Amino acid sequence: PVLVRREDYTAPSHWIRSVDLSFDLDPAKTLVINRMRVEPNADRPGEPLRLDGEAITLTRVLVNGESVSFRNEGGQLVLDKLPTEAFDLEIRNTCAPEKNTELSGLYTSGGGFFTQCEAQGFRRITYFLDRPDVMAVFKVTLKADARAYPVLLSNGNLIDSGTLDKGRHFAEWSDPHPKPAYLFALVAGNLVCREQKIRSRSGRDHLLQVYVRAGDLDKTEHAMNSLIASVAWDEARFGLSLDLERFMIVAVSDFNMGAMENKGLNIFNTKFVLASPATATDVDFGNVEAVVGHEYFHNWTGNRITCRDWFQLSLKEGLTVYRDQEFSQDMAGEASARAVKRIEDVRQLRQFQFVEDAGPMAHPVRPDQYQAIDNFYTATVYEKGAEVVRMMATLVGRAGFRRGMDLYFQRHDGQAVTCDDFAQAIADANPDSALSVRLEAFKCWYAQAGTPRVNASGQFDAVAGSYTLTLSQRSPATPGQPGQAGKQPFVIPMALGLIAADGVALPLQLEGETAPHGTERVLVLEQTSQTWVFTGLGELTAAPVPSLLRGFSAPVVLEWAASEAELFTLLAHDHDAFNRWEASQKLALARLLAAAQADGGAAHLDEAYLQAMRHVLRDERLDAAFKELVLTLPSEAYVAERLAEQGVPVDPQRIHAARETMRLQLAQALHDDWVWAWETHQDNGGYRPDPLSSGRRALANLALAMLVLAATLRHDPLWPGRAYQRVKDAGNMTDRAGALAALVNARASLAEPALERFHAQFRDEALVIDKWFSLQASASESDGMVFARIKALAQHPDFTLKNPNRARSLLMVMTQNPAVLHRADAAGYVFWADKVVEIDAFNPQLAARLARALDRWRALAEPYRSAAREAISRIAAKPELSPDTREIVTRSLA
Ligand code: DPP
Ligand code: ZN
Repeated sequence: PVLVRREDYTAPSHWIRSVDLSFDLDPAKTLVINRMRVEPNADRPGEPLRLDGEAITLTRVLVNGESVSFRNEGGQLVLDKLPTEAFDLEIRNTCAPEKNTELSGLYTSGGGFFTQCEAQGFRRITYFLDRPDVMAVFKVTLKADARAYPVLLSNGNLIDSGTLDKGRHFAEWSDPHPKPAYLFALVAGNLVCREQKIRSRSGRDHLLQVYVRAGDLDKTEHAMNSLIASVAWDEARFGLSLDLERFMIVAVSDFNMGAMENKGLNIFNTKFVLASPATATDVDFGNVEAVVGHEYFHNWTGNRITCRDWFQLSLKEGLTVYRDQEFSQDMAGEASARAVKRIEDVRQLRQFQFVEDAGPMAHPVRPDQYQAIDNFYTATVYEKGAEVVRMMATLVGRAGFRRGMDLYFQRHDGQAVTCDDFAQAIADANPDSALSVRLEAFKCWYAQAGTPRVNASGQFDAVAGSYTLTLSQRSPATPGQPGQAGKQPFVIPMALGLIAADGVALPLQLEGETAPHGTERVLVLEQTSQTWVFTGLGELTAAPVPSLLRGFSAPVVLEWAASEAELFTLLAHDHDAFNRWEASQKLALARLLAAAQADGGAAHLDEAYLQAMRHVLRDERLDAAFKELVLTLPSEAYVAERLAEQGVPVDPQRIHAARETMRLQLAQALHDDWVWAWETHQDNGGYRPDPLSSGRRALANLALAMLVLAATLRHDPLWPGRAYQRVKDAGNMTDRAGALAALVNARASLAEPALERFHAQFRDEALVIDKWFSLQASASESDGMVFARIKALAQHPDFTLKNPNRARSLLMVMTQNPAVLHRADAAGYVFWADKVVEIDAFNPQLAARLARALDRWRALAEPYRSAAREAISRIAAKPELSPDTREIVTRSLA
């Protein structure tokens, strides 16, 4: 395997200015004619041209119409002795779409042709300089059988179409915007589309289209509405308009990723485009909106300005995730709904990115090296990258960030640039900002891996009326980067407030200031340790409670030894909804950690905690969605990481037992409150996926889960019966799937008939059958029954490893269910390892994802630790492993 290093970047030997592609589409053998206009790079005269190519068959090479000699070297096509002026290069090759099981390049799915070119799929279509800094204007001609493939699409605008002989037809597309090859796309198939004409703020007309298979048209309304909203949002918030006459989204059911932002022709995993109340949950509706937004926003942040090289991936992904998160918050509307979205995003970040940052795959937001770039489409590059952009926005303010974005486009539109270029533009547009004066130090966020720890301690001086806050930071070691002294301090924006014991927000005046500056402010921690003194607190009789890291203003672990009383105060009174939720999680976490380490492992919930939870549940001023988040216990994975951080070997079975015991106590102790919550959160009107009603459904579903759990233990048929009834007659998928999950997780006897019914009802809806698998794979483990069920489901006639969504619905979900994966008899690991190897033979990208499930094996207690290492070693011992999976297991064992 070849190690690619960021330091080794050099400009290309040649530029490809335009491409004229012609496809004769045939599943078995597609002919590609690729005519390029090539220009030597004046900075690198006389160099040979090395074109990337993979899994394609070359038939002809012409330079200015003449055949030339060429050689093959390291998988590349090398042309020496080329003209020193611009020239025409024509390549003919073939590829075999129906044999392409990797789903990278040109492949078939459900009888149609689709492409995926990011990061390096274009080289599997034709020979090219397959790197993002080579940008060309594309013209594409598609020829195919007219009956089998009535729809022929590519990027840009349709300029011609017509019939050919032998029942074939053609379409010619032209994309006026220069783009890197990873943004190329084509689609051919039997598809229908929903379309809508819109007029933008700037008065231009556009045609929006969503293409799906014939039976799915009724599931496209939400995607279309999300697209329309995305276009309007980017214009309003960032002044960025749609630059194409036509913008298309196409759904495909075989897809490795979520979706792809190909210029003007986004290709989506069906999971992130199709949604109807009958088949999609509220979470699905939210995901569709977010992903449609994400891909659309890439049109500017990614496509108009792209990455110089793949190490800069976060330039487009971190920024675009930040933009889609902001979009979803703006769509949610009210402050409380925005906070809910923020809490959900942070929960994701901690569950996946923090874990990644603590393990063998830890890497900076801008990585320094890779073997397989596909392995670096990670939570770090995406979600931590978004937090880095968010911190910049915090440091320059909302208006300042807009100025920075404007400058970024003014400077770099049409270019392939770096993360440094972005940060520089934001800083330069705000010369006096907290970012600008610390820009070099701030860039540590791009260069240093690992989640910083921030320790906070406060001291109240009642006589002086002052509160002294000391913040200090340290960084853990990560692969290739020593910790502590080896890392520079980060620039950490710390949003905070101070609260009096009675809940009043205190005015914040720092020593040396003549007046307070509001009740919330952002301090910037930039040294190893810093102290701030708040004054003017003479009226206070008791120490104020600090509300730190409000809104999760930086992606750090906050170490603050809060007392129970302080946490209860924050939970009841903090003006920052994020920190109210955080206090609830800390209260739960303390109890979970104690129980997971105690002999016998049983948590016993105290009355103070239960009373606080009851209060939240019954509080009329709080949104249902927020209540559901507060009353949901921290995940087993989150608990495991906190233990690992304290150096305690992780026993996943004990954590599971502790959490389940606690859940049951919550169910029993709050029984009447859950009944109240269920009864008062029923909606009878039509389904709408807005934050208010989806919050009500989320809370009602949690209440039902709790009630079914407690009732099943008492052998009381009432609540399981109600849940079963709901599975039968629910008016939407959120309620139906919630009721089914309640039965399955409680191991109620009605779970089996409910599962059967659900399957029978939705047997023809692939995405719903995915849910049917994942719901069973994510069930609460007990006596190995869930694991046994998963093994049986792997043999189910509806199961296949070939469809990534289906494979993930069982296997990825299983690996995210700790008590199923980590078994004392190692059977979970053995099953996992077998599947990784099996999938790797035909789809390395998918296998490499699954291979990451045991990243944190070193943190495990015995016997898990040794057994996990053995399972990884078994994979590593296979000589025929793909470079993708090889890189993962090698790093894991290193
Ligand atoms: N670039 C895609 C996305 O994140 C992933 N292939 O939108
Ligand atoms: Zn993206």
